[in-house]
Amino acid sequence: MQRDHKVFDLIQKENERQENGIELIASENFASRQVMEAMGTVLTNKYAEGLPGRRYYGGCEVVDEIEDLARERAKELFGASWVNVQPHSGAQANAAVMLAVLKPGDTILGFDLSHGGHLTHGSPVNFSGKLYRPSFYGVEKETGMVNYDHVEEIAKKEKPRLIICGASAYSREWDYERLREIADEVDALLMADIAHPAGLIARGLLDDPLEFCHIVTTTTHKTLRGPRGGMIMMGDDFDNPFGLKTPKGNIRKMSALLDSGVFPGTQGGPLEHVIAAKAVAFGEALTDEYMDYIIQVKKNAAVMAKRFMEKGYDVISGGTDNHLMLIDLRSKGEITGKEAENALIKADVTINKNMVPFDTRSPFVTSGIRVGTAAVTTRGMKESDMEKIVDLIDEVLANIDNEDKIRDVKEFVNSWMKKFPLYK
Ligand code: DSN
Repeated sequence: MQRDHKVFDLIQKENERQENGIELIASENFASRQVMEAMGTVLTNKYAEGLPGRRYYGGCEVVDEIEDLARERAKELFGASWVNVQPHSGAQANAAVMLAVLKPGDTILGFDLSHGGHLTHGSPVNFSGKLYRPSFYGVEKETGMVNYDHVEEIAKKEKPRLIICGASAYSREWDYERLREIADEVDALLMADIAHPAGLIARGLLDDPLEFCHIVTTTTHKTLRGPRGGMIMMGDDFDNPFGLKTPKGNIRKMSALLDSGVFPGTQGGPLEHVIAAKAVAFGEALTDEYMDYIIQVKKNAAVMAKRFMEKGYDVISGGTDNHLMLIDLRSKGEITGKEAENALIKADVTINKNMVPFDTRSPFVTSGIRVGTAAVTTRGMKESDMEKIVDLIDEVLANIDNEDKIRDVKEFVNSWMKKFPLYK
């Protein structure tokens, strides 16, 4: 077969973009070579619908071992009693859970997208808001934090079947115990979506949702630094019947329902090459090296938030407990999130525009930006580098119409990044 230069040249171009720039998108990271190596293997050729030992295809002996290894490592990493490692993404994991435990039209209570929640937590443009009846809680205007008494009030009023906590742009710890009390009060199931802070939770740097939440979903590629993908977990004692029934009226264990929510509910064949890469990433996340890394991610985020505030930026909630922060640019004049994103990309600094709580602008424009430290920390950057990054961002935003200034920042960024090689 002739080499497909067109595609591989583009991949090389993307490689250079990643090497040369400062990556601050809070949901991104740089997977290790062995994680990527596992994905580029013959495992991509194999169909394996079903679960290890119970497949619908022959020839699954090897992929069974691989998927079992991924499941065992995931359980060890998170202290989970049950996992399904097949979801293709965090959104797929959430879809599988909802299909398993809800009926169309059931009420769900999620964290408002514009306050930091996720599309799959009930947004009207997503399946979760179309198939189910969504209701929302958000943060308080004064504190930028979730007020659990307020969540309780809404839960009592809306009577959800499922309460969802976890976020894409919330920098604070969650009170899972309080949320479980609320869920019990209204007879709801509680699900935590830990897609973002999974790595910090796995290594004990944030509270453990598995202790209180019936179901926990995550991605594997953000702070966890694995391949793109998702996973569903449960802690101890939650695998009782819950009164959940099959269409034929049989009581089912929660784990069986969740497995069937993934396959055949929402997915076909699992991506065994990605599951192998998940196993590699879980193995990496269990090492001391990863522990040092994830501690540094958190330290870097705290320093970065502090520096932003010293420079007069409004960091929502006044800081961060995890790897990310949300910045309301309205304290800096008329500059929108979109303008900030576009100006920074010219300097090879990648962030994303983001709605902020009580935003008056549309999701395409926004009044804020979201930044995270998972990717830059993988490159070996430390606290003083975070301060420098904030200074560079400030220089661009303060000179947003000055192309020469922005070009100077880009030149600095490109030569600075040579000191933090990625895959070279
Ligand atoms: N797109 C992811 C993020 O950026 O947070 C969530 O799905």
